[in-house]
Amino acid sequence: TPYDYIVVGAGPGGIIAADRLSEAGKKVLLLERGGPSTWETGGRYGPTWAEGYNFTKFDIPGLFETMFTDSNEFWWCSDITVFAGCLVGGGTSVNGALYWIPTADDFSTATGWPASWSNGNHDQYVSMMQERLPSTDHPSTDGDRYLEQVYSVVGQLLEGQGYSNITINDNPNYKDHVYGYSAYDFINGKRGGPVATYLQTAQARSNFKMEMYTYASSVVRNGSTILGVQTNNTAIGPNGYVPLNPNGRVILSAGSYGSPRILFLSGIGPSDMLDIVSNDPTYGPQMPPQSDWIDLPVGYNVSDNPSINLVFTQPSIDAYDNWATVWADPRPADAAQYLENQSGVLAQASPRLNFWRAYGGITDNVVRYLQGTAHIQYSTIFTITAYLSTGITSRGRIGIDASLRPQPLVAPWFEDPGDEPVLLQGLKDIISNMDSVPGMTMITPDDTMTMEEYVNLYDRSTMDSNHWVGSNSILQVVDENVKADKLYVELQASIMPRLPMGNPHGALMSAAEHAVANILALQGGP
Ligand code: 6FA
Repeated sequence: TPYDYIVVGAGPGGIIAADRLSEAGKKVLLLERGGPSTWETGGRYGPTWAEGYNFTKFDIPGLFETMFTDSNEFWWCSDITVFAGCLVGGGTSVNGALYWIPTADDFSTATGWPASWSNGNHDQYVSMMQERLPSTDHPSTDGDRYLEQVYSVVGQLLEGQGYSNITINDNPNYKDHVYGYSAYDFINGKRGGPVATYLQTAQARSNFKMEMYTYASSVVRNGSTILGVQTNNTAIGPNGYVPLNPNGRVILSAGSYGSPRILFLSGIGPSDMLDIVSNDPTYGPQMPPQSDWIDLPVGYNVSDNPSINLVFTQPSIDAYDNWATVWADPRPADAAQYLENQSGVLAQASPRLNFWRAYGGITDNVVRYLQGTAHIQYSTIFTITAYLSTGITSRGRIGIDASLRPQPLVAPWFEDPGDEPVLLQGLKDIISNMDSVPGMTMITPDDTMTMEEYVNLYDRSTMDSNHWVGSNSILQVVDENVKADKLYVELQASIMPRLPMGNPHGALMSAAEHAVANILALQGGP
């Protein structure tokens, strides 16, 4: 049966689109290449200690670090060379769930957004998101905070550098010399995010349908008219083809890597990428004729926060066995407490404290922000991850290889020479008064190495923060209504022209609210 809207990808962008479109009465199909995640979605992969309690790995916040240490890693997209979640919820089912209410500057014209998204025009969409999905900096259901030592130690360090302590999401526009408790979109001590909220309301509607394990390869078009979506699922249409109603639309929300590939296979993008597809024995013949190829800068203008870890010890820190035992053999009292009422250590992911500081004038006139996350990570005592965020000038490129696997063609970290000195200065500042915190010692880098040497030698490929944005940037690939060349609409991280101030999924979800409102308001739709 034909649909008004086919949404490709059940990550945060796709889920919000599908919910709002179905709320407006449209007939909506949401396609997801992966399977279920949380218990509510049908997922059943959980630790044995939680058997009988209806919690999966994806539900229990304290299992976040085990995403990276499990031998059965079915949740990652196997064909993408960076971490990306391929299951219901996309990245939001496997991420640390750090959730930041966007700043006014996150949607400013100065940073590449259209005027219709700036100067307060975006505020209502932030409110809509917060209404559906509030943030919390004390996710345990008893309201208490657990494993507080990292917060005390790093808080003391930052106070000595003139930082103020605030409730971060109550003051989204304060991002210079501030720190506070890490904020999340966990709900009732469990993973919340778009899956526990927007997807639930969508699924209650008869005009909404989700198909899992369905891989969309391309949009099928006749010149500039989109007819439907080609998938690998022959159960949902002849040869896996799903048609649109006349005037129907496709929304690509397959992620910063997944959406460019779909576009390339549909004959949309830079010619070097389309040439690769046309040489493929399977997908080449399915492409539109070359006269219908559409040249758009898909995959360019990509950014991700460069991040560098500093590892410390301090005698008061309970490193919680670096989360090594939480999957198979957690501390019995903590497991019992979690199962009882979703409270305690396991009701929160590993981050404990976040901070921001602005830097200007180090090598150029650009103001760049440093974000820090203090956490206990697997295999470390405690870590401060320092990221460069708003103001980054480096850009990379996403594309595909000859096997059509998406990957970074140009890595975006320190591509522009202006970024590295700022992150280096930020790292030096973080440890500048370490002597004032009793017992605090830095073990990586240790005292045989200067910070310059450490940054110089830091493996560039491990600077990935999994915060990819920009591969289908607004005003470059899509217009202000997130539409490209009258063809398709898009909403997800890839439309963001540059990184927001914090970990991106908060800004990405308010962007999705804004984008889907624009799509519904567009003339000529179904
Ligand atoms: N962002 C935050 O804000 N806070 C965090 O703490 C945070 N941590 C992480 C993190 O720890 C990891 C390991 C990762 C990978 C990401 C993190 N992020 C964090 C980033 C955040 O999750 C992403 O920015 C966000 O999820 C991006 O949302 P999008 O909607 O743009 O894209 P997704 O990749 O989430 O979803 C795409 C969906 O499309 C997936 O479900 C995928 O399976 C599906 N898909 C892809 N190709 C498809 C195809 N061809 N056919 C059908 N479905 C497809």
